[in-house]
Amino acid sequence: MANWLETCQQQLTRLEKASVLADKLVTLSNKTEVDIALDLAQKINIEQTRLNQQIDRLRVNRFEVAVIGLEKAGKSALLNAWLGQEILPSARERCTFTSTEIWSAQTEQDQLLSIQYYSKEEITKLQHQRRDALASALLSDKEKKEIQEDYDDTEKNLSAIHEFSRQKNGFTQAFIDISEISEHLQAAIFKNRAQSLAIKRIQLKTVRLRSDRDIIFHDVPGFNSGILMHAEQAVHRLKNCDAIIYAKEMKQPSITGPEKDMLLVADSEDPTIKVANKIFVVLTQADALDDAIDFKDTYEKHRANWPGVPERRMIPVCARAHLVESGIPSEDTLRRSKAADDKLKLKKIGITDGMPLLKEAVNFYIDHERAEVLKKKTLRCISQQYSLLRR
Ligand SMILES: Nc1nc2c(ncn2[C@@H]2O[C@H](COP(=O)(O)OP(=O)(O)O)[C@@H](O)[C@H]2O)c(=O)[nH]1
Ligand SMILES: [Mg+2]
Repeated sequence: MANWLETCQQQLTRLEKASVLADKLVTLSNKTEVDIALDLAQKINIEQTRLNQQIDRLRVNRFEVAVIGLEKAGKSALLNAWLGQEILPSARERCTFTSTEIWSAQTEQDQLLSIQYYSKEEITKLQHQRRDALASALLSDKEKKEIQEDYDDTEKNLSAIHEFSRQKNGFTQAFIDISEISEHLQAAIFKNRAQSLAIKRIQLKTVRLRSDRDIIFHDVPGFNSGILMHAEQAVHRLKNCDAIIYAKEMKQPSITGPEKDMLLVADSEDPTIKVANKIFVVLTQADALDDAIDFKDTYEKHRANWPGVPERRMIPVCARAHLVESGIPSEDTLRRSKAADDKLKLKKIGITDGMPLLKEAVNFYIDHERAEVLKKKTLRCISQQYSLLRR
């Protein structure tokens, strides 16, 4: 199997050559407007943008992972387990849509919490979309109730929300120890209703993600929020990621409607790269299974849904047990883990907490499998260029 760094260099060179060609094509199409059909000129522009995006990503050598899954599937708990500390609120209360990004910081001094707010115009747009969603027949009563709550609370808190919108650069705070910001983060997401309704994006740079591979996680909610703007943000994330971690409650082996939609979006991004080539199916809350036989049966059911995904990328985990054993859990998590006796449960089922396996699988993907994906992408980019050229 190819090595990532080598492939990266090779493909970068090829793409850069293709990019020169693309520039020529664009110049040519601008000069000879009469001769080149409008749709062809547009196609050339689109392909050129795609090509340049690919080149930029390769140059910075970043690996972006979208973490998707239904609400309560355990996305936040999984990321906390990965980081080894309970940083993201793993929700019992419902939290409004918030898109969270976790970046790796190289030194403690680079650690930063940034919160970006919706503009006044975006808040207005969101309210319109909430009203549209309420009128639609597609949503369940529970979903409508939540949207209605967000709508009403936004109306009620409008001036406070607009105060946040006025902070054009948002809020940023440097920190050394994560405890310095956890209170602010909790308040922003749960306690201060106006603030949580105003938040568009949270970015956290932490050394807890430090590794020789530059990983960025996007906690992507919003697919089943019913709100267009949220869905658009989620789709954008999905289309632009290098890999997907799909958090799926192990006890629920069938794939629901909203999940199918998410996976279809991810599949449509690039005809050469199917979801199966870049997905990690993480079976969460594996401790909830009864025993080894139940575990094996359920695992086989999940496997049947993903024939194209290697077993190495289908990993049962118990995030809570990992956080308790190898990280810094909150008191609440510690209590729950003790009450459920996670340790004994995993032993009875005959599995580990799965987190080291997941990390290993992601690193293996970055170093090896991704090289194959990149080659295919480059080939596609280049062959598109040539087919445009021939016309
Ligand atoms: N049994 C069990 N429950 C867990 C585990 N990890 C998280 N949970 C619970 O699962 C629920 C949903 O988790 P959360 O991370 O907030 O889901 P999200 O909405 O996908 O981000 C929470 O109530 C957690 O306490 C686990 O390893 N085992
Ligand atoms: Mg969450």
